[in-house]
Amino acid sequence: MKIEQVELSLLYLPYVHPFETSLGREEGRTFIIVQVYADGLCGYGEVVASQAPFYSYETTQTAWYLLEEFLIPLLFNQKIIEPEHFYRAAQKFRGHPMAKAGLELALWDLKAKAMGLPLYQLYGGTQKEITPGVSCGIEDSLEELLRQVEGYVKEGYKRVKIKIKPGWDREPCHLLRKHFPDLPLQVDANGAYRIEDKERLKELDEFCLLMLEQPFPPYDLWDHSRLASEMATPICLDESILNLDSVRQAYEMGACRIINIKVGRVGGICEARKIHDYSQVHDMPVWCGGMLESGIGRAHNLHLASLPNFLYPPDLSASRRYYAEDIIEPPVELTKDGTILVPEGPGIGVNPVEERIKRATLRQAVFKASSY
Ligand code: OSB
Ligand code: MG
Repeated sequence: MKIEQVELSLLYLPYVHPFETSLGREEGRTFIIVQVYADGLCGYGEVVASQAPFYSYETTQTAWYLLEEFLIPLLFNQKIIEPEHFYRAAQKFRGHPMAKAGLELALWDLKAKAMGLPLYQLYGGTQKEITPGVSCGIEDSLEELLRQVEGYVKEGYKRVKIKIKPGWDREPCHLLRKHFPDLPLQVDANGAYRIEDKERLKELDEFCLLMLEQPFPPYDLWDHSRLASEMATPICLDESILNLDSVRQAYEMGACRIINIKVGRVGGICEARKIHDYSQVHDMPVWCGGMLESGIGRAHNLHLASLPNFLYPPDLSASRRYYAEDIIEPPVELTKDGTILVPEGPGIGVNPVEERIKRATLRQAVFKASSY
């Protein structure tokens, strides 16, 4: 098997509802789809970097540049086809995990398709039915937030996460607890607080939250460990977790009790599995975060979330929660029990619709061995 061609497509899809976090508000998502062709098969990956560097320093443009100049040439110059081999070769380039992950995911999909197996079987996934959660943005009013959450609960979501920031934290938690006393509820600050806010954050303990996600900025393991030692609500880290080393350091420092794994943030499936395995041995549950992915990225997340130490519900909702028309068929839907089934077909196990991808494409490029 030899890679014949790699294709990059920059897509824009509007959200069904604007998504606001402490980092800002977005009306839609710009992202890159990676396609790797070999032996009549096509592996699909998604680069989750956004148009602007809010969540991480990477953007769709920096990722495109890394892929074109450094990462795709690895495949052609070193005749790489195995995802693990690509993971090791790409480590010589510092940073840019989302760019690396997008290409590694496409190689995993290709490998699984060549073997005729669903991805979760290659990974050693054991959970075939996932109970997902829904992530709710900051809304213009508490009434609007309540309306949104009521809608999601009615659709069958069994866990809700809300975004918080200074000035939008106690009140939304209080309101949701009043209306849904038993709903598994968690909050995510995307690093909006500072250690000076410690006492105010500790007040969130009264709402019996599943976890408090990333209260402080990404670099700040130390202040997370100070807060964690004084708070009953478990701290979960998202942006601070860059690789296995940061998980080990967070664990040793007591900076968190729960890990959010996003395959893009940690630079691919190989690193994500190392984090999963370390966390399992150290009794630290993990769960799969989301980046409002298209159906392609979300299918990849589903297979990863099938691994046994993914013990909390993922941020992984049905297609219609994000986009009026997803780029896969069939769309992801909740079962009547509020679950999502991990696809059983080869590879990601969902079918990308080429014509919808083309319609959403802003820019496209094809790379072959002769391009380099
Ligand atoms: O912090 O988890 C986050 C989306 C964009 C950037 C950061 C985050 C999120 C989400 C989306 O919460 C969750 C989802 O994909 O459903
Ligand atoms: Mg988060």
